[in-house]
Amino acid sequence: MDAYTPTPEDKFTFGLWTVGWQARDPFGDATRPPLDPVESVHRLAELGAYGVTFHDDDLLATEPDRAKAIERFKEALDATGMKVPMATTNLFTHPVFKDGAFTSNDRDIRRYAIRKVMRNLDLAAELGATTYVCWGGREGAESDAAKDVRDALARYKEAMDVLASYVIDKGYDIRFALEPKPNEPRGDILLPTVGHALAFINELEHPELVGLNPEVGHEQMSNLNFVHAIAQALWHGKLFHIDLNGQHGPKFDQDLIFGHGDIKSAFFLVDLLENGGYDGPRHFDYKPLRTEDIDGVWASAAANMRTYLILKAKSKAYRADPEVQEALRAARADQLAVPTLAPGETYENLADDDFDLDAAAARGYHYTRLNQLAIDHLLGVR
Ligand code: GLT
Ligand code: MN
Ligand code: MN
Repeated sequence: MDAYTPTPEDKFTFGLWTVGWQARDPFGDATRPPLDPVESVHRLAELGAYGVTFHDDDLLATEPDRAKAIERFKEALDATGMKVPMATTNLFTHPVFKDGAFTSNDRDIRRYAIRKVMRNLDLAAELGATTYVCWGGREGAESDAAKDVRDALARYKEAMDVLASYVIDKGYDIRFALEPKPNEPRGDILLPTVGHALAFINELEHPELVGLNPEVGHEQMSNLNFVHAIAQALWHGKLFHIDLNGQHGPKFDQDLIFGHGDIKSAFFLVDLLENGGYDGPRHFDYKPLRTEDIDGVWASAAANMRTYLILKAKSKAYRADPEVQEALRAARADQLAVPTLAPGETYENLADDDFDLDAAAARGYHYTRLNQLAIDHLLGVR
């Protein structure tokens, strides 16, 4: 027990599919046996987590009878006090979804997919989940000949509109969170980035019920800046949930432990989450390395939370450091919050500015100093 030992107040949550991943990959078989969700709930509770999240099918990992599986899961939640803030649907494993779920060219499959979500929405509401994630991993194509993307987006919108009307009619306190990803498993996935998803939400019948569940690695797979993506999602009021993990730049989706990819980006991400007005769960969506045995799985779960808490402490120290504060002022970072036009001013007031072009162009911003201060804090020399 040290300062980086999590408690439920930290609101750390884990997908059952993360610790439960059997480590099957495109080239090799599972290296671990299936994990009973009941065991996962108990172990994660012991480690200090706040809750778990699940796909409909995750509950059936070791108990094929749905009613019994739900019963046992609820008992585990009661026994541990673990919460279920989010749930989601598996619309990607079964071969029926090989051409997508909401956007499959096959209309019958699209109808089945919406039904599958509705059924798990009922369970999500019963368990008290307030966020419902939609990751459309199979919504996409390998060939531009496969489908008219405009039609596919219309069907995607139709599915989200139907689901929103279902939630409203049932009176559920649930909002949807779209999870962007550029590719994998499809060659190209629809709504590939946070930006694409934000634009899509504007076209929906109930945009207020739909936000985002961005994942660290998914933006980084596109070589995009995840901290910027989260800042923009927050700015739009659309950060409904988040998937924390690690990734080493543009390559296959690594789903590493949080911070085990780009640690500096993870530092600024925690700094933003802790100070940017996000109060949802800190949800880990990672895969324990295929090389781990079951002890390694629990060590990896603990590592996600520990890394987050270390970065949180580092962020606090960074912000409190007088030299950092001075460097921020020198960089004029505080001035960015000041509106460019004063109250009552119009474009006409810009005409009589007494502006020294050469002096302004010559001023440096000293961001290097700030960046090095962040690194000094991160590496523990300050
Ligand atoms: C799948 C995917 C994740 C999503 C999950 C939610 S499913 O594990 O790789 O990124 O968040 O459906
Ligand atoms: Mn991922
Ligand atoms: Mn995810």
